[in-house]
Formats: sequence, C-alpha cells, structure tokens
Amino acid sequence: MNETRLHIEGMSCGHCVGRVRSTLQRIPGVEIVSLELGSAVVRYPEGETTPEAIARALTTDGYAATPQPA
Ligand SMILES: [Cu+2]
Repeated sequence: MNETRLHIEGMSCGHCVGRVRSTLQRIPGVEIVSLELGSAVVRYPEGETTPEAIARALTTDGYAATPQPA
C-alpha cells in the first residue's frame, strides 16, 4: 500500500467531510487514514489507482483536490 496526502479545497462543514468520505470510499482499494476539513490522508494499492486519479474523483464531486508531495 502507498500513502498520499491530498489538499482539498471547498470543504467547510461536516456535510462536506461526509461527501468527501463517500467519494473516497467509492474508489476500490482506497483506505482513509485521516480526514479533516481541507485535507485527507489515504492508502491505496499500488497499480490500482494513483494520487492523481483519487484527486480527480474528488474534484469531479465538487472538491478541488491536489496530491501533496510526500
Ligand atoms: Cu460543507
């Protein structure tokens, strides 16, 4: 498993945290390590997804996300 931190824009309340959580849970293999307003740390299986793809899924769901360098 690899781990990545994502910067996430547009989160302002618990509702946003719930939406981001459900987006992350829909991505096969992704495990949430921590999630708070503005950022998330997730683990993902190498070869199945990438930090860029995870960020893109969040951005598509309305929360512009960017992977942070390790
Ligand atoms: Cu909100």
